[in-house]
Amino acid sequence: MKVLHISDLHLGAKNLKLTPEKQSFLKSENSILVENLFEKAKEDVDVILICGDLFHSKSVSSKIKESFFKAVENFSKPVVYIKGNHDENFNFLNVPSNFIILDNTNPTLNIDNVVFWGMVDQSIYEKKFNETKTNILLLHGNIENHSDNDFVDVERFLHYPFDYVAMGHIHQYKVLNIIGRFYVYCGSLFSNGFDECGPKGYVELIIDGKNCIHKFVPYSKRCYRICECNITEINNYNQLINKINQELIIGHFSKDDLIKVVLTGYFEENFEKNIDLIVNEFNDYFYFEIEDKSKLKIDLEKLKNEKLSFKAEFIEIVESQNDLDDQDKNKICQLGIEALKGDDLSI
Ligand SMILES: [Mn+2]
Repeated sequence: MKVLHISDLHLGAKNLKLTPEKQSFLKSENSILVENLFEKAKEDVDVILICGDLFHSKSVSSKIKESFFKAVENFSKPVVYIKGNHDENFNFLNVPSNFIILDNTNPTLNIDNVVFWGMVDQSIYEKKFNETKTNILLLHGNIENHSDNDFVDVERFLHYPFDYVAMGHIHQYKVLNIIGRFYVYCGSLFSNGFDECGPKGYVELIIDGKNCIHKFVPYSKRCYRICECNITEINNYNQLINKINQELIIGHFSKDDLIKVVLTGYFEENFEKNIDLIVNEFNDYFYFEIEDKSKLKIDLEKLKNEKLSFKAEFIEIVESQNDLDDQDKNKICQLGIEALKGDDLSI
């Protein structure tokens, strides 16, 4: 039996950093990617598992809902779903008959010798668990971090030898081995922000008797990616653009990606660095932003030794402030020196 394990599609989610046009572009694109995935799965996949957070919230546009359930109908074989924390209040009335929600009223689905389980009351496992079958558990939550509101204590499943545990909630592919049992997070199908960079996709699971073999398959068309660029030794605008381009090539960044370039290192006092202008050079990328963490290179010793110098006085005062961290001191020195030079302040 071949199974697709997907999760955390968050259909209808917005990324407020993007323009409304790009947001709606991404929403439509993601809907089509789901349709294509289900269409392709028709060929040889027997069951699709969705481990929660299918929809980002209960109020998702009817266009997105219709497109998704049309894909389910078209797949025609079972699509097994459990609720997540984002879609627990979603109204699942009038869904296609092959969309099966596992919960306390409908705790299992049997296909041949395989039993798919939802996260249900303990008494149901006690009553119905049959070790001779292949048992697959679907869970949504965090099994590692107690402080997560959606923490799931796996203690309660240890008595039942599930052959595979399909997890949702963590947006990163991750396999945890807990007392010989594999808990597999397939990760989100698409990336939703710079806090969840890297490839996203699904898990392909082959069930052969009680043998479950899985592999991660990247699927998302676009990735959120961060590119670090050290600008120490860079002396002019063109060198800076070349350096960023070079880092993007080295890191194999694609124009389809959503990219944040983080500038680090030190720049000289009179170096012109207009962020909007730089971002504009890269407007052929789907999304491009710059976070400037670079610091003004101040030759403190040299400035301190200047006689009758406002700069020296100023730096000394800032340096002596014990309640400021280095980053704030640098920022204040930077603004202060700009002010003393009569420049526009880079606020
Ligand atoms: Mn979740």
